[in-house]
Amino acid sequence: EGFGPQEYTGVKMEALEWSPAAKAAIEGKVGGRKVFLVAATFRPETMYGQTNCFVGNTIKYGVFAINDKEAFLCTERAARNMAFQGTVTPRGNVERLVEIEGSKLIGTRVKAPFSINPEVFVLPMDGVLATKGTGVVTSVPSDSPDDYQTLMDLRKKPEFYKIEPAWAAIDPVPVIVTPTYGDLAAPAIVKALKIQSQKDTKQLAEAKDIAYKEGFYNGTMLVGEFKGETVQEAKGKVRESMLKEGVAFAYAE
Ligand code: A2H
Repeated sequence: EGFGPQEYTGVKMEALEWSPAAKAAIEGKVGGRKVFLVAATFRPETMYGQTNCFVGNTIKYGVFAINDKEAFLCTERAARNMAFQGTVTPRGNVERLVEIEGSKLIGTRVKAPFSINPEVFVLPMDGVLATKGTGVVTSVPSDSPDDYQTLMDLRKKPEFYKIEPAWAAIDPVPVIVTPTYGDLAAPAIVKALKIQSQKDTKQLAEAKDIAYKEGFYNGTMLVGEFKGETVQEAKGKVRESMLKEGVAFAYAE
């Protein structure tokens, strides 16, 4: 990883139907604001392939006032950063409306902007770090080995992970084609490296590196407004398009 601030795209995933535990904790406490789970991504061009959203079961999240109309669900650390990046009105304001543990969010239905599957569910991922991004990760199993392997783990053992199989039912969607790995790079690389579970963190780090380089340098868009363009060309354009539509914002840390 480089030096200096990382420039993420903050993707706004509007909460459409809370899980019962989240509903009990949040309803009536947000002053009528729309609540968005905000996911931090480095790969905005893959957002067409979102199939679910990940949080960490044991991570502490908050619902923070962004202005009079909107509130963001993320870690307090991220809300603090956003407050000084022009995202929050008034600037510098960190107003936590609700505190909630990740496990309570599982099963919440959210909007996935730009995705071919416009509504997805919140699921648990072991590897979500509280110290990075917003603590919310949008899942693109076609192009992220971590996302793909976690989705497979959840499908294998839904009772163990305390999820309904229906929440993990959306299959990976082809978004980018590359010469070496076809139109579903992450599943192909996970298979090639014989990765068995999300606990294979060393091999997953290698898979992530391969998938990122292959997609960035050799990938072509299969869907969306920039279909047929290279990933290098499309990456910034998809991001701009999301910012313009108000479904994403710039987030740095
Ligand atoms: B990426 P960095 Cl398709 N904990 O978005 C763990 N992972 C996190 C996180 C956290 N708190 N916050 C963000 N991330 C993930 C898409 C994607 C991502 C694809 C392929 C690779 C990829 C869809 N998930 O990341 O360098 C987010 O997942 C691999 C680099 O570790 C974010 O971008 O800070 C990425 O990690 C940030 O990576």
